[in-house]
Amino acid sequence: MSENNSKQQNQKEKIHYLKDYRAPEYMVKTIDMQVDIKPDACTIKTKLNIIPAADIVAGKGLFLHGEELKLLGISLDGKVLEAAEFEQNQEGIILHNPPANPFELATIVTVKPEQNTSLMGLYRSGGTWCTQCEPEGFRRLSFMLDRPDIMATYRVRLEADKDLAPILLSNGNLIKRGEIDNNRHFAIWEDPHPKPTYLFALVAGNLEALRDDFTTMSGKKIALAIYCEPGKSQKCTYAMGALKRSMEWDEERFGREYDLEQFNIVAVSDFNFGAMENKGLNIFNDKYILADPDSATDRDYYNIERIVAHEYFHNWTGNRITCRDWFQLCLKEGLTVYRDQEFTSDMRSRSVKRISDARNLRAHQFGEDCGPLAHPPRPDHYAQINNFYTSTVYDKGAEIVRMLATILGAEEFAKGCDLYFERHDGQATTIEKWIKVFEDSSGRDLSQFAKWYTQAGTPEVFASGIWDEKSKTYMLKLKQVNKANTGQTKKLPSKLPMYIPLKFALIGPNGKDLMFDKVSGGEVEDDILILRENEMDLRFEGVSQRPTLSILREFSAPVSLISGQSQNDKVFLARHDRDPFNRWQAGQSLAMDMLVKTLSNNDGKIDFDPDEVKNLANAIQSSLASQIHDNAFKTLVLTPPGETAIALSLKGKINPKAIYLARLKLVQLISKILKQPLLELYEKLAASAPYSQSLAQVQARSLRNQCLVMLAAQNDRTMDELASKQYYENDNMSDRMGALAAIVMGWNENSLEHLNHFKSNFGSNPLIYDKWLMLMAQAPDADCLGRVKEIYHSQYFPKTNPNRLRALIGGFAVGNPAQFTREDAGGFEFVAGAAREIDTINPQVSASIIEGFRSFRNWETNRETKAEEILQNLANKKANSSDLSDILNRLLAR
Ligand code: B3K
Ligand code: ZN
Repeated sequence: MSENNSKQQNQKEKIHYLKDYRAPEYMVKTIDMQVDIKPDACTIKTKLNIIPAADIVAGKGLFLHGEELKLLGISLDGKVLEAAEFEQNQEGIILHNPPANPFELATIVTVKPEQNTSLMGLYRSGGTWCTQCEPEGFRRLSFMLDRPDIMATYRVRLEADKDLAPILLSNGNLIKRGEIDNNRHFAIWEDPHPKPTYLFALVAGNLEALRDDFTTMSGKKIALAIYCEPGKSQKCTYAMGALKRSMEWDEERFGREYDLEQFNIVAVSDFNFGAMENKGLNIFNDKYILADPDSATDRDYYNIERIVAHEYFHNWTGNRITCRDWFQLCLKEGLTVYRDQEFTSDMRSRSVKRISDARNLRAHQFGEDCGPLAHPPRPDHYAQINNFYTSTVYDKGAEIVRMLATILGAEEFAKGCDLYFERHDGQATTIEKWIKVFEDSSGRDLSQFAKWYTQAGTPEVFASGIWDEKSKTYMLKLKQVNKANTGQTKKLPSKLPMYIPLKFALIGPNGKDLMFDKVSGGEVEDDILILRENEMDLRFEGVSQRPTLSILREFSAPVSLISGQSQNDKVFLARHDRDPFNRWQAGQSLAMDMLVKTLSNNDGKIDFDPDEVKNLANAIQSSLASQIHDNAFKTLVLTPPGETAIALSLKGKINPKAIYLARLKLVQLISKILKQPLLELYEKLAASAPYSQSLAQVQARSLRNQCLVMLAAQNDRTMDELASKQYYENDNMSDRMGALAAIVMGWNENSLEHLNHFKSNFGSNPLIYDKWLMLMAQAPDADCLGRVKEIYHSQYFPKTNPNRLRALIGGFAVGNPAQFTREDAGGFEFVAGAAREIDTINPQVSASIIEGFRSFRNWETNRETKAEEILQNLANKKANSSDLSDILNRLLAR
């Protein structure tokens, strides 16, 4: 972007700064809503009980948010307001002379859910009316102070046609329901817990329910229901089980009990993201509720369990204790992700969960953190808050909580959490207050640690050690580098050192952790070493044998580790490290070193040293053959680093196509060496019992399918037949998708036939159709783009549904970097064109599509120039939404 353009664009944007936060001048104590639901329009009558602050300055005016609302009436303490007493604009309404004492403001508005394709506020999905208010959707329902630090109790009366909407739901407890004239009925819901507007929800529709109950630790019986489209309630069984497990786990682990008489979940098919934690009425993207063996993969089941838990856990971390303002988003999101990660670890395999989360963080958050969209987990400014529901806020936010737990230890951490719940229950609070409870409960100074929330970027940690045989000492040199980056109000030329907990061990030649007498030069507590300066030299005494360093065990901090260890040390760690994370990591870094080496050759050839490949294959094989690892761990060992992780490990500009080819070649070479053992394992893991979701079966299927992916990469006929045999002869979606993933990996002239078969036989289920879209988008051949375009432009492709769009366009832009970044720029043109078109339908989806370009500055010059030109053209267009403009401005800023 030229500087002029960039300035023009930025001038249009209103930037919100954390430093400008002011406590509200008016509170709203109670809200009474009457929602009259009709197909053409809904009428909403709202009464707000408004309390001015004691020190309110008279005559300043009161602003209430309100967007796309047709105002039918407004009165104050029962008196209709004259036109001169208020003013309405596109963003809301200003009352010129509000009273200085408490008063009641009543408004009547109409909204048109039918025409609402943004899926914010009140909209219709299928036939169902539903709402999404986080972060700023309530203002599309009613005039209100739409900010999270205003917490009110709600009474909501819903009225609708009995046939169109036999089910009427809102937050809290059902107080009354009844029938009225003209085939209409009503329901009254009261939520006794004060909550911010963003947690408000209503649902009205023709829905079927799966019902159950849960008895809490104090003996209260809670009615549970999961609502979905008629005929699908049996597909909610797994989600219901997950909900009950979550409720029990939160009582046992965090002492948190549910606090209403009922808990409802509704699954809808048009939803902007995964799910929403509205108080007592969670609304879900149906993809994360509906499951049966025929339509859901094991990964779908895993996601359902984790997301049901996440939304439920928000009841305490998010709802009862909420955020003071949107800058504090990671207060609720980071903590709740940490809680759902812990839940999954307890339900499944802790080490596998840790590795998967680290992989996920590196693939998404690390890229975000070193590109133009970087921001601290607690940002200090934003133009459009919708664009801050990011991996940094969620996943890095969770890592910060995890580091806190590591530093304090389980007991101290639990004490701090208890104090947090006790001190802040019912409040809208901040990161500072969160840190303070741990300082108070543990007596530690956490001021340096707190920088994790305010400083963007991934610290690089360098570690290198030397053992001196004569003096039996081991000298360990540690260094952290925090590079300057964008995304903060002031670009910091050099950033401050972070407080980094590094779990570690020195491993002896027999594979056991070595003991040492004494350590000096830094802070070491048990197996945790704290790096808090830019550099640190540690001296370990009494180290009797040459140690191999195992550092960043359990991925104890979200940093990028550069250890400079030899290949032999890595092979040793891959075989012997007691810490599963580092054992897996050692194999990955062997592979990564080889990939980086070949991709850094300037000759453009992809060559691997045969001995190094053999070493790697042997290390993998020894893990596969081991008795101590579970099959899910082995799956991770057998999965080479992903293309994004490889891109991040390369210095200088990257060529995504070369990365794809190098990775493929390495997979082929390993799979050739391990062909026999992989085939044997594949056979051995074949199901011997009827399909179930038992952990053992899930893990066996994952490893078997990864064996198939590796084998199919060889592109030979027998392997191709193996994959198609599995595709046509199985009884569940996991194995079907496993086979198709292998077919796509080993792409050949038959692949399309199998994919077409999949679409014709299963694609009438929209959630399975999405799987087909994703596979089509990830095909590695040059015709992929042409096919993706054809699907997108077909008159049958539903451009209003976020799941379809994410599967096809997200699947292409994020899941297929080599084809997306084609040299002819066709991929860029297609994705930018789609973002432009979708922007008129659903700005949030459009913004997320364009985020596919987030690494464009790292692409080799030709690709970067073309991408920049296309993004610039898009940015120059008039009438882009604020969501899309915000991402474009940040991407293009220099
Ligand atoms: N809190 C919601 C996300 C809302 C996203 C708004 N753009 C789901 C969650 O994190 O649980
Ligand atoms: Zn959340």
